Amino acid sequence: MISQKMETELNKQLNEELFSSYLYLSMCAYFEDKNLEGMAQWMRMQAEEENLHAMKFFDYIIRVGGRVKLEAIKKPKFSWKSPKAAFEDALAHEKHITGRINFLVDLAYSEKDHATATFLNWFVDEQVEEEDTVTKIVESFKLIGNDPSGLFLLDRELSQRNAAGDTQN
Ligand code: OFO
Repeated sequence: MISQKMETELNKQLNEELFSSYLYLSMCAYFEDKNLEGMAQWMRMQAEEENLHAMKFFDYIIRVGGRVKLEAIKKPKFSWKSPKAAFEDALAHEKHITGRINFLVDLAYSEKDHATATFLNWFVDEQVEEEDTVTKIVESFKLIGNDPSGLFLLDRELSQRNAAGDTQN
């Protein structure tokens, strides 16, 4: 059984993960509009992966005897000033999520809730990978600068991502 406070915070995180999915789906739509199909594909897969993250929290809350309480999902941004800006936003968002996961781990330890701390370990590792993947994409944008052929090649590279759960670019 988890504490009331932990239940509330895990429900908040469930909402954060659903928002992550919504945000990346919005980025997918932005890239589709720009005819950058590889980036759109990458974001579509990212959105699916975030849904899986949300369901991990959903299932865990139930498994430990808590109550899932769904809240409204915040409206995501709709447009970005450039493809690079969208990925920079994605990186900033992942850093925010890392902060949330770290907060949850701290809370679990302060409550001596070892089961939840163990459950959260997967997310600690996942955040290292997520930040690393998106950082590399942002770095690629910096190398490309204003070169359209570089953008074309990066779009093609990102189109290779084809399975939810695969965070490689
Ligand atoms: Fe992007 O890792 Fe979940 O939110």
